[in-house]
Amino acid sequence: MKKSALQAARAAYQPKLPIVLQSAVKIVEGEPTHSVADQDEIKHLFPNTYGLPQITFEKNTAPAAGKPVNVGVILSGGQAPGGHNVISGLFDGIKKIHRDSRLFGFVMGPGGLVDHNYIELTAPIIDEYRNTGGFDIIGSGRTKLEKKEQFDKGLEIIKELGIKAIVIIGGDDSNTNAAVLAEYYKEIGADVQVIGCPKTIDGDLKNECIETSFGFDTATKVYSEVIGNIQRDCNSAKKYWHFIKLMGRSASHIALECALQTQPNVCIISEEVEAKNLSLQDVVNNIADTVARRAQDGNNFGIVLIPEGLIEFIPAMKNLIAELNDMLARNAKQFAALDAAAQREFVLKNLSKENADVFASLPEGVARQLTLDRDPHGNVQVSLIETEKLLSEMVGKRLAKMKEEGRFNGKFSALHHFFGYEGRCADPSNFDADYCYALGYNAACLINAGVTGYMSTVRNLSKPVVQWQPGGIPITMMMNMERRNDQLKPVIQKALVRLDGAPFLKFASKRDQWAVETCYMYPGPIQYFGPTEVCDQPSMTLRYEHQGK
Ligand code: FBP
Repeated sequence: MKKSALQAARAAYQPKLPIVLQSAVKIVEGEPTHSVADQDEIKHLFPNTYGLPQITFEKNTAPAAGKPVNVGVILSGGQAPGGHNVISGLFDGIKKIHRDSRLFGFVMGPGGLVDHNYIELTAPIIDEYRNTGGFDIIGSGRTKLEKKEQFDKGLEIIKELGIKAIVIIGGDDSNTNAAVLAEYYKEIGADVQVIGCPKTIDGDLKNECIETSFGFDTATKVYSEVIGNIQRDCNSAKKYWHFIKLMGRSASHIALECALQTQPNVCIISEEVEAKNLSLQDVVNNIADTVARRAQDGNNFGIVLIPEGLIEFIPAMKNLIAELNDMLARNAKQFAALDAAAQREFVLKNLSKENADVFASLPEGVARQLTLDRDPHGNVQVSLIETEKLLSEMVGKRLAKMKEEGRFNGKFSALHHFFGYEGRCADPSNFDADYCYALGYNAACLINAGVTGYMSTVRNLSKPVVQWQPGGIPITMMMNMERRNDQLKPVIQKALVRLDGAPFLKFASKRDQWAVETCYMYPGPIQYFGPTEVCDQPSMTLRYEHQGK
């Protein structure tokens, strides 16, 4: 395949490895672990993989003599920059164990395992994809692995290919599946290890052991570049308000990181909206007040960042969505058979009075979007809801009223953007290229250590790569019980933006100034070659969270 000049130069990049992984490793086991909540239930559901110790790797003096190992790899869920480097790190890691080791990629996500759809990933294939964005090496999918029949079907091909371990590269839902699969194979004595890798641009798969999920760094840098460009345009023409929705299904980490990088006039943080029990109208009023305040200085332009998941955090909307989820899961067949108008009637009739009133008060298009198909994990597909238009429309109405009352004397003209997909397959930043390669290489070390139900972890990420600390944590440690599709299920707890965390506090201390003054920052495009302070900086979220550590 013909390569662009950057692709060719990037292909030659050798990701940096932590010093510990540069030679053979020895395992250091920590204390037994507990799940973050609902310990009794999780222990009961995972009798074979609960309570395992955390693992850290240290440099070993004697080189390990390994046997060839066959490994299967799956990319699961939404794309995130760096997935190809996890696979190339894994490939190099198992080849280091023994040169006859083999890597099989299951095609188009977890469904590939069930359908026996795979390719062998050989050195020439791997070399084509080193340091590239995307998941196209084997494709990704959102099939939920949860049924015994799926596990048994998967086991057939695992045995046929002599696979010792499966590596699932995914977000919280996919790693929940990895834990369930690990438990099942352990329970039936299948002798197959399952290892997870923390992926998602959303940044909500993190805890004290996982400092960040991969892809967040690159995706937020791409969005921040474009937001910066729009800010410059906005500050040049001085005539538009740009409403920019940013991906991140639940948590607002992406919006917060982009705000720290670009210093917009307004950035909404869903977690704060929920904590302050704000209504949709409160959010709108706050934006309108900023528009009016800037208009007093003659500034009829500005930037509003909106996290994709906002709607689910507005308490009244959250209740509505929760009831809708359960009601639609219970009546899926009947609902699907109706036309759009009848579906609206059906929803209004079957919801509690309180939620039916909220549903009826929404613009019809938005209300309809809330009833559209859930993803296989039962999530509302928030990326389909046009919150940016909903908000700007409501802000426009509010400003018209304020004008009548003599409280707004400016102009308001809005433009809309949604940044999500354009950041998910960018070539990984140096940070993500190195981090992902280390995660994959480290997964090979976990396989060699014989463990199952673990997630590959690399810590100390705000330090230079050589000082990064590889290891693994039991996936059950991150779990709690949550309601999904009308049932209580064990799932990995999502990490939301902490309102007492350093990144949010930094933002909160600056936002009043950013609202009124024009303090835009222009981060520019990701740089792959050049001075380290330009090319190798991790996200501001990571830096603030780990400052001084
Ligand atoms: P993952 O959680 O699987 O990493 O996906 C995250 C995400 O990119 C969200 O930000 C977004 O809401 C969703 O995927 C979009 O899903 P899809 O790719 O199916 O359109």
